[in-house]
Order: sequence, then C-alpha cells, then structure tokens
Amino acid sequence: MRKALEGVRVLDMTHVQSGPSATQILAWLGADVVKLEAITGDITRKQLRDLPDVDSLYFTMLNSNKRSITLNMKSDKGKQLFTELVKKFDILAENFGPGAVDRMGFSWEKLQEINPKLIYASIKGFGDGPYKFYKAYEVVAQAMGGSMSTTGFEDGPPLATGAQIGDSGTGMHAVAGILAALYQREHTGEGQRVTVAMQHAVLNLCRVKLRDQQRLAHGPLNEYPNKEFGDEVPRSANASGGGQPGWAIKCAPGGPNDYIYVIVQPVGWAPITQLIGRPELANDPDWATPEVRLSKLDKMFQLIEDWSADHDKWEVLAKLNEHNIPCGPILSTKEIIEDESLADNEIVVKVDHPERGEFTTVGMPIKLSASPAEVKRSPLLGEHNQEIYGSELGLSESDMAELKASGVI
Ligand code: CAO
Repeated sequence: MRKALEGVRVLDMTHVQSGPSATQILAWLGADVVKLEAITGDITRKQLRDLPDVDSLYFTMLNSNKRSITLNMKSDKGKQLFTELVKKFDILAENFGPGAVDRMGFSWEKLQEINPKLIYASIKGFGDGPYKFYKAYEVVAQAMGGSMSTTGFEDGPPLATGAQIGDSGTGMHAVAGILAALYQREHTGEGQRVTVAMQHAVLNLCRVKLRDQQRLAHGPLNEYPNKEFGDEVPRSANASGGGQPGWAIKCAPGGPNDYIYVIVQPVGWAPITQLIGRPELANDPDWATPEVRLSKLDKMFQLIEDWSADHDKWEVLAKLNEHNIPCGPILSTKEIIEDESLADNEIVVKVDHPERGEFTTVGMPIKLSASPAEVKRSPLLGEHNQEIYGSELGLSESDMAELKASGVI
C-alpha cells in the first residue's frame, strides 16, 4: 500500500527529542527520513543507557523508521557533500542551538540557492526578540510557555509536567508546519522556511490559561478550587478550571496511583448520588444544580471519594461508565506498558533491534486508513552511509574509505 508521504525525502539533522519526534512522524507517514549525524552521533544514542554500548531507549524510541548517515559539517568535504545532499531532498529539519546551521555555512538564503524547492524547518527555544539566541530544553519551555506557573498546588512550587509538551509538543507543531509547506509547494513550486519556537508551542497548549488570565479582570475564577485570587492565574491543582468540574479522587487500596479522575457533568449528578448512596442529594436545593455545587466542589468530590475509597479504580471506572460519567483511572507507566488494549491499538508496540533485541516503544498516535504506520527499528550510527554516499551520490569504495579515515563520515 502506498504511504501518505511516499516519495517525500527528509534530510533530518535533528537531535535529542523535539526535532526527532517530528521527523519520526514523517517517517511513519511514509517519508524517506535520512538522519544526518555528526560522526559522534546524536548525543542521545549514549544518554540514559540501560545496556552498555547499545543505543539508548531515548534514541531508539524517537528515531524509528529512519536511515542514518554520518557527516562532519565542519569539514570542507563535509560541506561539499551536504550541498549535494540538499539538492536531493524536499525537507531539511534541524533543532540545533540558535545559529548553528548558519555557522556551518548554510544560511537560509544559501540553502534556497542550492534548492529553491527546499522546505527548511527549524525548532528553537524562542522566537525573535530578547531570548532568540538562548538554548532551551523541555522544562525551560514549560517554564516560559505558561505551563509551570499554572501546574501544581497553590501552596507548592511551580511544577513540570511529565508530558513532554516542550519537546514532543513542539515537534507535533513542526509536523503541521512542514505538511502545510509541502502542500503549498504543490501550488507554488517553491519551498519555504518553517520555524517553531518551543515557548510558542507550549503557550499554544496553555491557551486556556490566557483565557483565564483575562477572565480574572472581571472577577474570581469560580471553577478553580482556589479561595483567593490575585492578578495572575493561580495553580489549580487537579481542577481543569474548565466548564465541567473534575478532580482526582482516591480509590482502594490507596497506592500512589490508586486514583480516578472524575468529571461531574450536570446530567451526571443524579446517578452519582445513587452510586455513592446519597440519593437524597439529587434534588436537594443545596446540591441539585451545577451553580449551587460550584462553591463547594471540594465537599462534592469528598462525598464521591467517601464511596470510591472502598473500591478499586477499575471497579469505579466500570460503575461510573455504566452511567456515562466521564472519568479516567490514573494509570501508572507499568499499567500502560502492560495494557492489552493499547497493544491492540498498536500505540504500545514491540520492535526488534540488532543490538538490544526486542524492546517496547510508543507507536503512531495518528491513524490513517489508507496509510497505516508500521514501526521499524531505529538505524545504527552511519548504517546507511553506503546507500546514500555510495549508491546515491556515486562515491566509490575507496572515496568512502578515505572520507572515513579523514573523519568526514
Ligand atoms: N558535524 C559537525 N558539527 C556538528 C554536526 C555535524 N554533523 N551537527 C552538529 N554539530 C555541531 C554544531 O555545528 C554546533 O556547533 P557550534 O555551536 O560550534 O556551531 C554543535 O554541534 C551543536 O550545538 P547545539 O547548540 O545544538 O548543541 P548543545 O548540546 O550545546 O545544545 C540544545 C543542545 C538542545 C540546548 C540546543 O540544540 C538547542 O537549544 N536547540 C534548540 C531547542 C531544542 O530543540 N531543544 C530541545 C532539546 S530536547 O529535544
């Protein structure tokens, strides 16, 4: 079956997480993604290793379905080979520190001269302005994009979230930009620059918190559990602060992840009162409507917890869903990796690797009926030098041996 992006070629200079998460999606969609690495390799090959001398899970879980070539971009011959490569690709992607590709000698203007159809995608920490030249990592973006100040309990410090919204979140934004640029190129015949800043991507994901910042000017945020408000959106713990109240409530037997997140929609209240053994509250004027419950959400969730604490989270999930009440047990990473339905959905998949053997990874979250993704292993460092430099650029065995000996590939 022909894949959605079959025939699209990506020269992938990305490293660490944000960029690789984007190019991995393109590879799953069928693009030919060739990862160009320094001769020492993407730093994550060696970071957080669980097995000696074997590409880390950090690397293997973000670089599946790609090919790998090595190239020293700081050598003259490397720059020459890069120039030849750029002519053959549709997309160049990178997420180096600010200015790194320019310092390699390849400004956007130069790249356009080499290949006017090239789409050149970059992820940086920040947009134009005072932070433009600053490096950034995941939690820096969470800090500066509005996530950390709004995450956590009111009386605690700002918190980072485990979801990698700064890295992989930005990567997903980059995918959208790259696909749009590819589509536009169909009409214009020209490439373009795609840039995404991690701070901007996190802010986009924190959009509702800026909604609430502006609502604050008109009074307290009643949907928040906080009692007092200043002039900035406070941390709201486990309340979403959205239109329907929710909270994480305890279940049996009381372990660290024995919780379920429950949302009480207006229609959910009557069945909940039945379930928790307090049917009289369904029509009690002090409890019957969302408006009267708003000022005592803590008490409402405590009532539900008084019931849930005697049942395990799976039982609570089943009972609440019998009444169409939106809820979700807090799943540990162990529960997720062992979850059969996630495996059946191919979002948790097993992949074989020549050095580490079989390992588990996260599959393609976007399902296309006519372009199903098949997760294949990540490449070893420089595994495809022969295919690209030999077969494609026409370098001889001896040329390649010389380039290797002189540290170019
Ligand atoms: N050949 C030769 N040199 C190479 C090379 C190659 N193939 N590939 C990269 N390099 C060099 C670059 O030229 C650069 O050298 P100079 O600084 O001398 O020009 C250097 O390697 C890479 O620099 P860097 O700033 O990208 O790397 P770092 O480890 O110091 O910083 C990071 C890492 C992530 C902070 C930085 O890349 C960054 O801010 N990226 C943008 C934001 C981002 O994506 N962050 C997400 C990180 S987690 O996903």
